[in-house]
Amino acid sequence: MTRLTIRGVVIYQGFLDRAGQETVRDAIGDVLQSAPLFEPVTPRGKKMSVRMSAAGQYGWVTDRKGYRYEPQHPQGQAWPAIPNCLQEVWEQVSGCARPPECCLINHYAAGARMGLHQDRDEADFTCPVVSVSLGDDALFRIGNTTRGGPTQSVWLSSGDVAVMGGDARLIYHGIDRTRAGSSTLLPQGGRINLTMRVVT
Ligand SMILES: O=C(O)CCC(=O)C(=O)O
Ligand SMILES: [Mn+2]
Repeated sequence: MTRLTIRGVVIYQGFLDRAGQETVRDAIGDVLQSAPLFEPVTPRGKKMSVRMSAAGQYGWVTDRKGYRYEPQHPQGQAWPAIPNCLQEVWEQVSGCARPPECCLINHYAAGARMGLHQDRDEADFTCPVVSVSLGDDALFRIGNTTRGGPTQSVWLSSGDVAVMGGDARLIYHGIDRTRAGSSTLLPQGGRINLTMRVVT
């Protein structure tokens, strides 16, 4: 495992070995059985290119009504619990006494991306956001804590964990592109990113 820090974002490359990645993949497969991926729409009506779901007490959703955390899937059911294997990752890297209340699931098919943004819909910015990557490699762009200015990019691979905390908690970040076919972990290909957050 290699630990590097870019603009305050701590990246653990190879945090999960293949068996660990398979455990998380299978646990998320179970979550998606009861909380299927859906196609989020921005408040301005633009379809996002990732599909989303969540586990935990809250899921982050977006639609014409805005960005927010909701205790239920858009279909009405409560979100499934955050799998233990992911809570363990949180305990190992977050440095946070509070447990995560949301594990947001983003699925990137070939061509999907995510524009530069801050994660700022949570109430307690002393708690970090912990990101786990599975499947295809993704080019992660890290900016600044205010909009604009120079950015730095790093490839995230399957099994990598990134922590945005402390001075980097409100850093702008996004995914420019993925490298289709770069991983064999997900049978249908693509990439899954999991971000654990304390919401309240
Ligand atoms: O896919 C990623 O690595 C980042 C996801 C992200 O920034 C988010 O869900 O807020
Ligand atoms: Mn984010």
